[in-house]
Amino acid sequence: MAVLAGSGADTAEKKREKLKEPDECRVILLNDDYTTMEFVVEILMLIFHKNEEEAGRIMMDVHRKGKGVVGMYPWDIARTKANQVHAIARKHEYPLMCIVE
Ligand code: TYC
Repeated sequence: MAVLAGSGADTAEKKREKLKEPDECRVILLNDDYTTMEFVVEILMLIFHKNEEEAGRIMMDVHRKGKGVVGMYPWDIARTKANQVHAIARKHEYPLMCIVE
């Protein structure tokens, strides 16, 4: 039946979609005991373009829970942002860690 043949093609297409790598990945900030809260807020504003309120909220969330999602970005942009966080943090001798999943 034409209707069933059509739905079979849709199913194969959907399966292919599911097997594809996701277009965006999570950038996650990790807590530590040494980086100052002010520095983390500045990083979130500078690298991730958060406003001060949002940056403060994300920073406190990471501080309390140990880690938190900063945002979703295409893989290369996510990696670049994580590298920028590490470069600026190391320059200021903070151990701040940012990972991409
Ligand atoms: N825990 C740090 C402090 O108390 C603050 C902090 C928050 C550090 C978030 C890292 O990703 C971080 N100074």
